[in-house]
Amino acid sequence: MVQILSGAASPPGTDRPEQRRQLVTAVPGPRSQELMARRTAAVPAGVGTALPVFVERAGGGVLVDVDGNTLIDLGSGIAVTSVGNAAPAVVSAVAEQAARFTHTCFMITPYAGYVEVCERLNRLTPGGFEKRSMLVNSGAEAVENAVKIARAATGRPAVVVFEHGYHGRTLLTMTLTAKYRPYKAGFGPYAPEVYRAPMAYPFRWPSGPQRCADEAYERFADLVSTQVGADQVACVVVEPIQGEGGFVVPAPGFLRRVAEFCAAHGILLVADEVQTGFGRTGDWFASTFEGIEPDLVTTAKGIAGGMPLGGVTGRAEVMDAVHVSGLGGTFGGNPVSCAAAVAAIDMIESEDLVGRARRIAELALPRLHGLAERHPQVADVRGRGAMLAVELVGADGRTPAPALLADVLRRCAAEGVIVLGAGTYGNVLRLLPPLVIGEDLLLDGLDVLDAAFAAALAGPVHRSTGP
Ligand code: PLZ
Repeated sequence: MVQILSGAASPPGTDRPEQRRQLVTAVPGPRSQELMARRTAAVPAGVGTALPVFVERAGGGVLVDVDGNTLIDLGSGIAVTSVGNAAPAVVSAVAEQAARFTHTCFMITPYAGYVEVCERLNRLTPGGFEKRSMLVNSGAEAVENAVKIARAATGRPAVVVFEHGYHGRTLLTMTLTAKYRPYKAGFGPYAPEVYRAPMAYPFRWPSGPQRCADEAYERFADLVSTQVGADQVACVVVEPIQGEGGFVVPAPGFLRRVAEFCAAHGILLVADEVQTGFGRTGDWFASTFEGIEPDLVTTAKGIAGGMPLGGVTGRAEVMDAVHVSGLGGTFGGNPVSCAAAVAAIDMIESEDLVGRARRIAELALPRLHGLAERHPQVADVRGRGAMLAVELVGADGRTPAPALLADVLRRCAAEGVIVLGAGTYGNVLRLLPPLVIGEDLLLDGLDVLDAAFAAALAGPVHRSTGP
């Protein structure tokens, strides 16, 4: 049964679950299994489930499942609940706004919350220039609109993206996404005028990480100049740290050179900060670490404490290039989501959650490096702030080890810790804890991770992974 919060006697959020891992059944428990059977009969398998544990409530850094187990959340619903799940300030803002009005459609009769969120986006995103923002419902919709705006502003058709990139599941953003399975298989034909350059992926760059930035830049510039035509390119779309592709931090200097190339050729640079945004990486936006000021920035995920919202923010002259009523959508910038966003952004500021992201790195990075020292299968440790990952390989130090990842994730879940996978080769373990997570909770989660690796690698299976 879903618990219903009732009236002023029990203000929303005050029944936050105890911030402690506690298992009372196997994971998944019997009630989750029952619900899973209903789900299988009612929902197509095309909508995946990473962990068949049904959630009843959540708060801070834990999820409580329908069997009464309390699990540590090191995934934040894929980098969404940065301010904590059901953050009391967000819950109150949502309840208050929902009681006043739930919808008008901003394109019909506007409201202040939408404008407020746009003002904040204009202020917080990188770049000292005058900006405008528009709001949408999701990350994919943000990227989709950024491309429409870039095309309208430049009058050019082409879009350049990168290997290992992820930008969404709609027809255009699926085309921008690199990975074939599961995202693209069977869903073609894809959108036209999308070109893909190599990413400066230090760990997997053929001639080694030292040469990665220069060589990847040369490949990019060559592709654009000789195959696409620089004067045909509306925009380059790039994640300043690649998310689904495996938390690939571009080799230092690569994105700055890409940005310079774009500026020199009238190409707009779109930073897809859907996953990296809102403090996640230890700055408000990850573009800052790369020393780039994108012309357009896309946001979603962590913007609104779990409510669906996305944004496109950009140079005023670029955003204003679109004709009146060329942009929009029925639900875009829903007032309840906007109220949640204002509360979440206030909280990121007042509780210095950007600093908390850096603190999470201080606590977690040494533990991940420790894993790498103990286990040669943990071959690369990377990321920034509370966006950290390890890449798992076989005995040759290179061949991806997706079976090892699956084993470790399964062992963590069985012990009540939710950790996510990622990567083009399905061999990257990523940590995306809520920025508010308690230090004890985080350390307990990391202990479980250590033990999961030790157990997985104690058996004969993964010791012999690789050719
Ligand atoms: N851009 C950089 O990370 C969403 C995808 C989950 P939506 N990443 C999680 C899945 O398997 O569908 C994402 C992203 C970046 C765009 C998106 C798309 O955001 O809100 O999922 O549409």
